Amino acid sequence: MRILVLGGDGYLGWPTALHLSRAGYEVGVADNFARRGYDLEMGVDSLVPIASLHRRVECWEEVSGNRIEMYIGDLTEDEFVHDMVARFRPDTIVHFAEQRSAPYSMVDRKHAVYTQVNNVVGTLNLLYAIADINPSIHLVKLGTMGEYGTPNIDIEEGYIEITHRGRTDVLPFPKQPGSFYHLSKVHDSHNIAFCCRAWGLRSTDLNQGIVYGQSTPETTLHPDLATRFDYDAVFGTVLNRFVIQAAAGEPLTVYGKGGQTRGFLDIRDTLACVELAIRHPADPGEFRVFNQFTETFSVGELAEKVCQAASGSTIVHIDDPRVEMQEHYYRAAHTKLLDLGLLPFLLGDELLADLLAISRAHVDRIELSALQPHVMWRTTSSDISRNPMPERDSTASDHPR
Ligand code: NAD
Ligand code: USQ
Repeated sequence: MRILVLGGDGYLGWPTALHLSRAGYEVGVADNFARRGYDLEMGVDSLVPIASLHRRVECWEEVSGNRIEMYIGDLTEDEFVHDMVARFRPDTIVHFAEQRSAPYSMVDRKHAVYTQVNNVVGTLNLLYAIADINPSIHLVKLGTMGEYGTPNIDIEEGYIEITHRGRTDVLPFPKQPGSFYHLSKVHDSHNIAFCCRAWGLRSTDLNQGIVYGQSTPETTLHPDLATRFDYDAVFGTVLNRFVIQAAAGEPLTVYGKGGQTRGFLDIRDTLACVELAIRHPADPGEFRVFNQFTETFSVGELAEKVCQAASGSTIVHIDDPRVEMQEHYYRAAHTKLLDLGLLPFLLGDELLADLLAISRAHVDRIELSALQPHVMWRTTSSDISRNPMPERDSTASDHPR
């Protein structure tokens, strides 16, 4: 089977490409290096050094004997997308290639527009290419649990049966996303669902929770195969940030009360879930939704866990830069991937110790000023585009376009 991994230079796309290549699939990766550009723009960097995509691909061939085909280009350019799909002839496309930071999307108008154009237009170009070239391609799309928000009822896997004024239907679960980034994922989901209905395309939307971890069985085979490990307040996700803050001897920054509860999963489970979705494709015309996480934690609980694993750490509650519920009900279904055979890696002492060791090995690369959040959801002046860029924002970059 031929699989094209879009966003194959990213935190999750690169290890997924390696995992699928090792499992015997013919793999291609595509990326426009936008993610590396955001780092330059924000003046931050992955804690673990990462090789160029060219070197990564070369290294993987040296280590495994397997070739990964590379496509360098932007999904918002329709000719690039069309030519790539026509040339690679994938059976499955795994689509990770989006701007994925909620704070980045909330910096100001330009960043909100960039995020939604990049994500929504990229996915639309892809849908047209699939429909034109081979409608039987299975699109495995990375969505997010944040599409649902935090309703005061149980969250279902994509759809809910509703009886209204005596009539019953199964309808998409209501969406209440919490940032322009999360909104872009909702827009994508609607566009993909429409193309499944209208054109008979087949797709699985993986509504993924927050990923933690850095090592996978393939990325540890050589330092040049490492994937990125972000800790800054814009791209670092919460558990990875807490571990790196602990390694730096800095207090763990719980926003507000810390009762914000989310679904989480180990990076190794991302790879397993994507492979399960590939091996059990959606039917033609089907828009299938899986909730892809393995456990739920509140932010406060996670901070406590990290404090226990790294003795001597402290927790600080700082004003929440986001508009979100800080205490709320949260219960979300996540049985469909388990039914397909997922055996999850649950969060335990071993994983935390591994992450702390990685963080301590690179502690001299931590830029302390990058730890503090500076992007605010709510504006206090009439100028809604007012989030100041951090002072270290000095290097040239063309983002956002
Ligand atoms: P990432 O930013 O590390 O990787 C995304 C990659 O896509 C980057 O290499 C970037 O350069 C590329 N890209 C972005 N726009 C592109 C474009 N227009 N054309 C070509 N390439 C483009 O992000 P990640 O953490 O690996 O996340 C991957 C996907 O998974 C995203 O869609 C994200 O929304 C989703 N997701 C991530 C998490 C998480 O915790 N990291 C959780 C849930 C869902
Ligand atoms: N938080 C803190 N302290 C911190 C950082 C974050 O308390 O130092 C809190 C946030 O306020 C939020 C929660 O932790 O309530 C999660 O924040 P996050 O930055 O880890 O995750 P989020 O912004 O939701 O985004 C990440 C990925 C995104 C993905 C999403 C999955 O960046 O691509 O879609 O997780 S989900 O949350 O399920 O929508």
